[in-house]
Amino acid sequence: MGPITKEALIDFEEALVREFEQGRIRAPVHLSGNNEDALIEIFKEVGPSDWMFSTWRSHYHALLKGIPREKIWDECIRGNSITLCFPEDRFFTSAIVGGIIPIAVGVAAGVKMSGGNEKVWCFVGDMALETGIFWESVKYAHANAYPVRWVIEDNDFSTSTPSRETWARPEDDKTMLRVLDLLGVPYKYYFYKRKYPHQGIGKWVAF
Ligand SMILES: Cc1ncc(C[n+]2csc(CCOP(=O)(O)OP(=O)(O)O)c2C)c(N)n1
Ligand SMILES: [Mg+2]
Repeated sequence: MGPITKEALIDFEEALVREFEQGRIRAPVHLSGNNEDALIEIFKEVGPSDWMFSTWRSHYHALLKGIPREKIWDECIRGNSITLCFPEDRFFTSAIVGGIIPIAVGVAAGVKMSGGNEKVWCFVGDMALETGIFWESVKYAHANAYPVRWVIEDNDFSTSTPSRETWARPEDDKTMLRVLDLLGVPYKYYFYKRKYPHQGIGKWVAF
């Protein structure tokens, strides 16, 4: 079986939207629609034994990691979309902004210490990118040559608050990325185009 296709990602999300709309998922869902191409490209570099650390919005990440659709679907229906975790697939998330970052660094330390060659991928939003915990983690991981690959998902929002405005910087400002470049930290970046609001499907749902 080859990697999951763009169409399969969209089918999964659209089916989930229908469930949510019917009031059958009584918990938050965060959706990635519009960003299939960018994520497919990034996941071309992810190996089967690599570790993945993600956020509240991780359905596409889990599908692209190769985790079976039904397994992800069942968790979402149970209301666990926001905190998907599949340790047996080396896939972890946290809904705490920045919470997953030091955990990813710790796992990367373990990989290096045990002489493994897996990579540890860690997703960060543009607001998480601004946090102290991110920069402490980046400095520590980089100085110790831990095999972390940061993936920056930039939508210029933190829920409904414009991130750059919050930090008194101009629109499209790339200062944080320039600092990563200066340090020589490996990362992937894509501009995340919102199809849905931060959470939910953009409609009121009656439970
Ligand atoms: C410690 C903490 N503070 C606030 C929140 C509420 N919250 C959930 S997601 C989010 C947005 C974070 O923005 P960003 O890192 O850019 O992620 P994205 O836009 O990709 O969702 C916030 C503030 C939280 N989950 N955890
Ligand atoms: Mg954001």
